[in-house]
Amino acid sequence: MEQQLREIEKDALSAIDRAQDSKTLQELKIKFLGRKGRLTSILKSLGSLPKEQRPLAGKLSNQIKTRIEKAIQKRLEALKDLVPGPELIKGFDPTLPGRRLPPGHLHPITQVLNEVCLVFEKMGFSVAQGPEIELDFYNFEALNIPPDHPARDMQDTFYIDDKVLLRTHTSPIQIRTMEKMSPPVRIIAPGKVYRCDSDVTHTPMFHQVEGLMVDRNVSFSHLKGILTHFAQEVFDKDTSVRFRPSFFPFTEPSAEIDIQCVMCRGKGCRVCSQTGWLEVLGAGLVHPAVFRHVDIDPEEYSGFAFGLGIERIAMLRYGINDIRLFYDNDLRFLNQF
Ligand code: 2NM
Repeated sequence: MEQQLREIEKDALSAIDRAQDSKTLQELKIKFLGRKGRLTSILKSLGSLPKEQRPLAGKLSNQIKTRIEKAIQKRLEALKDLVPGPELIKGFDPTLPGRRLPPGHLHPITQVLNEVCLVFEKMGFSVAQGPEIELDFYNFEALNIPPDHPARDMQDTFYIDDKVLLRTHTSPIQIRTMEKMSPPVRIIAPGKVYRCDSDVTHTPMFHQVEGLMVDRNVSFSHLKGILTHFAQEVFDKDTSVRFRPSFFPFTEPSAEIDIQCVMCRGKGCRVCSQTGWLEVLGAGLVHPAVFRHVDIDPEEYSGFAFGLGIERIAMLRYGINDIRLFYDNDLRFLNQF
């Protein structure tokens, strides 16, 4: 009898220990202590024992009953602490290591934008920002772009109404900066710009970095030095740079800046249309009319400005022939950067 009682206790306590939820514990309680339970049937058979064995067996049975009840109670409490939700009850092992999320990274355009900004920041330029929804005044008029200029055409510019539009370049930032502060000014203006255009080399939104330096005696030589250094930092250290005369309404004189083709190193290939050169920047000395719009005296001050497209730099750097790949959000493409 004692042997049987010990057996029941051992079975009960180990089953209670392994129980993962209150339902199992309820079932165990019935199995051992219920009306037809294992311990109950022993208690019922006590009467058939010899008289002198009964008190001891009775006492032991009651002790075991109490111990099983206490063990169930304790296990219930423990499960309450351990198990906050139903998903954990069904054999969930909270000690297993979690599933790691693969770390993401910056978009390739953001990477190139940051890098370009850093090159200029190291040369003492500060970053300036401005609104993407702009007034016609800051986007065109203050930049000496006359009302009948083709850049103002509905075909190129997203107008919101006749005075408000999506900026087509980040130059309005430079105008706003010159309005607020007096020279010396040395800023870069990075950001999104919008033009109604879409093909393998154009997206309706793209990124620009423009730069502006205004002080007494700023000359074209300063512009050449700064932009040559920029090209050699972003591309190869020994990249050749060429300045070609050009025209912009907001600069005079104006230039377009080419670098030696990064694909063929100047020999001539499809990327550079056999010229050996790639256009990467526009620049010039700030037009006196622009200075007058922001109340800077063009007799006292001069300045240079430049602009570049980040997507174009990124395409040349990584040998990408379709700009739209940057904005398809295909991770097989983006994860290569
Ligand atoms: C370019 C090329 C040449 C430019 C001029 C100005 C401002 F506001 F100072 F007049 N900002 N940016 C500029 C000059 C931009 O982009 C191709």
